[in-house]
Amino acid sequence: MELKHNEKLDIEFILKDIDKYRPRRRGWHWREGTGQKRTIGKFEYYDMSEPLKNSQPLPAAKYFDNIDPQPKAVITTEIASGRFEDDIRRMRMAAWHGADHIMVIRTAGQSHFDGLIEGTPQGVGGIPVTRKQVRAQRKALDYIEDEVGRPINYHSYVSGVAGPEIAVMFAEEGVNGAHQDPQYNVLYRNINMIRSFVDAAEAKRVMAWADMAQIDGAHNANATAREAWKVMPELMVQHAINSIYSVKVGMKKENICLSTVPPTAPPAPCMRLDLPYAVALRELFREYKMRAQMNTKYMESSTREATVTHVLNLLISQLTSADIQSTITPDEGRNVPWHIYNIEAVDTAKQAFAGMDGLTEMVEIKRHEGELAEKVRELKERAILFMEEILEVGGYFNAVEQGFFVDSGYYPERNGDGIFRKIDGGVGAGAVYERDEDYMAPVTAHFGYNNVAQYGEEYVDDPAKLIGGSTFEDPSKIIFIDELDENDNVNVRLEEVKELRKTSKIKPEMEWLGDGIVLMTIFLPTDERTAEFAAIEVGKKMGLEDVEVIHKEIMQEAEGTRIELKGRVTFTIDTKDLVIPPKPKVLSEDEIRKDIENKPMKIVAATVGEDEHSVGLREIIDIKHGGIEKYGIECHILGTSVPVEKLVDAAIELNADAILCSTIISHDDIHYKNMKKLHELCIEKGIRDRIILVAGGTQVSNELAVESGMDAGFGRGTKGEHVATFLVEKRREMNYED
Ligand code: Z98
Repeated sequence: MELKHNEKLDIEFILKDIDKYRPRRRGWHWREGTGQKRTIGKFEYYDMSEPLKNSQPLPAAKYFDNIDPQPKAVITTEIASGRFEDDIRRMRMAAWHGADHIMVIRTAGQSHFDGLIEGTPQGVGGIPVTRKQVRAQRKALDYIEDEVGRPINYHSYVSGVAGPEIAVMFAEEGVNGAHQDPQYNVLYRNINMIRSFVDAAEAKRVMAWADMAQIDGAHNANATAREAWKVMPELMVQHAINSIYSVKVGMKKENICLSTVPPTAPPAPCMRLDLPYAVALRELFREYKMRAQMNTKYMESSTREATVTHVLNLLISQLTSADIQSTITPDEGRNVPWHIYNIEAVDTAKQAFAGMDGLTEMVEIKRHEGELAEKVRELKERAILFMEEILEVGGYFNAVEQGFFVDSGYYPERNGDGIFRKIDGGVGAGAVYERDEDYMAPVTAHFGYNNVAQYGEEYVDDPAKLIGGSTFEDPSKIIFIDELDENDNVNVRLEEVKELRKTSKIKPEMEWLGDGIVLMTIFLPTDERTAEFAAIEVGKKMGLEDVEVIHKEIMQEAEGTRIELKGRVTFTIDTKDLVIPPKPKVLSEDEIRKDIENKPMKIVAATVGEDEHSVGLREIIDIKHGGIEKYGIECHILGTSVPVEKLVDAAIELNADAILCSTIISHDDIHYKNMKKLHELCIEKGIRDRIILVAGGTQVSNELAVESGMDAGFGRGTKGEHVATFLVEKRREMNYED
């Protein structure tokens, strides 16, 4: 089956026979066609990758033949709605905008589950990661990647108490990347450190077998620290520990991605702090990949502010490097991320990279002199000293017991407020046992002592051969569990929104089909606190439910406040009852220009009768507003309140192709009366068959204008391009000779 670009992805189709679905591949995929110059549309690009087969270009692409250049870095989007079936639709939207790394956040608390969970329960802040949800999402992505023409990496988390079990399930289900870092368990989830490191060896071995990309957890120190820029030396130490541990377990260096975040954000002078850090990190870890994420520590509820931080972060990626550019939705600071903000963040990355294409051909960072050189050296020294001190105190576990990590001091300064964990404490403590002498596990990608040589040398590297292959070699051995909870599952949820899936009814939506959520921006001329409560009343009076202020920003303490309000509507709209006028046709700028070049066009224009409102007319004509002048049409504006007779005389004198008459005033239907008069006068003067008559104004409807003798009428929302298109097409249709 192929997805059709103008048809919705059918979740029921994805779920059909899901127990039998096998993913089509394993392993991570980097973008193709990088490292070469390429021509896209009218431009030459230096840093882009293969374009997509189907995609949604940036809004301004319409001025550039709708090109959609794709940067060289893999672009990540993180999805966290809690319903996997709605996430799938979001994945498709994100893929069309250029995301090829879909990171699915899992539900709160799953890292403390000591085992796999099954079925499709709904999650909080992410989905419960289960085989069925993973399989359904991977299946959907298999179709989506065919549609956009680029492999898409599917990713989730292999940290937590059930790390190895999840790693095995991911390997079986064709998951392409995962976070795995035992230090994350220890520091942020208080999972026992011995258990975490033992589990990590097993999980990493499985990930290596499946050729998954690994992302580490160092950036969490940055997000947790009181002053994020102070943990820069520690971040490098954390990267080093996880990276070398992964290499020792058997992971390829090119699959090990350091999770790096520019440590700070404006109004801090972030470039002076973040750039040296980025350079030092990339130099110390040259052989590894960089997964650059944007700063989340200093993210507030202003999407504008978050976007500026994101763009500055992208500048760092461009000046240094990023193999994967992760985007966080710019509404992290206020919502569970919404569809539209996933898309916005992907577009921000795509736009910024396209805009900065080839920048390093012209701009160079001063690596070997001045402040940058000094700071890079200093950061590396601090990191190495940190590592040496860990060795001095007897290793990582002792260092954690002594609270070395996430201390608010700038190393070697230490404030004693780091995270302390006990070697025998935490979730899962005491759950690690030495393997017995006769221990043996006939499974693939197993770490450590496995005692299989007794059965023959051929089993040493392939113990699963003893049982005719494990689930990795023989997926038919995978036991698929469908649903365990008869109320909390996808079938029940789909049934609840059946009307919205199967009929012509629709409802506004931000994260789940039919959630009814709308967002409103309001300015209230009062102080912040009053504005907040007044806005809630506004929302209620508008009929919204669950009204909540999600952003407020002072414009001036007394003069007013900007409020962003979310609420829920309860009604649906039936699209089959809508009266939708045909879409105005627009020719391309080039086509209009060519036409006018081949055969020059002249128009006369004025506001007619007693009408002094010329703003609309100017919008349609002036080059500055994108009016018809820009196509080379010769425009003669006769002024305001011009008698119809004068317009017709001028048209005759100038041998004009068209008359544009603008009218705002509409009392007593004066605007239509003037149109009729214009039409009749043109007949009287014998020019009606060779002149185009166009009327425009906020109260003008095309139907009534035509009834009143015009060739067309243009109402509210008309742009120069609409009028120019009409003029060109009408002239072609009339096909008269001068
Ligand atoms: C990110 N925006 O990295 P829980 N393991 C590691 C992690 O970094 C994370 C988890 C597990 C960030 C998301 N990172 C934060 C190394 C989370 C998640 O315990 O299920 O929340 O594990 O993309």
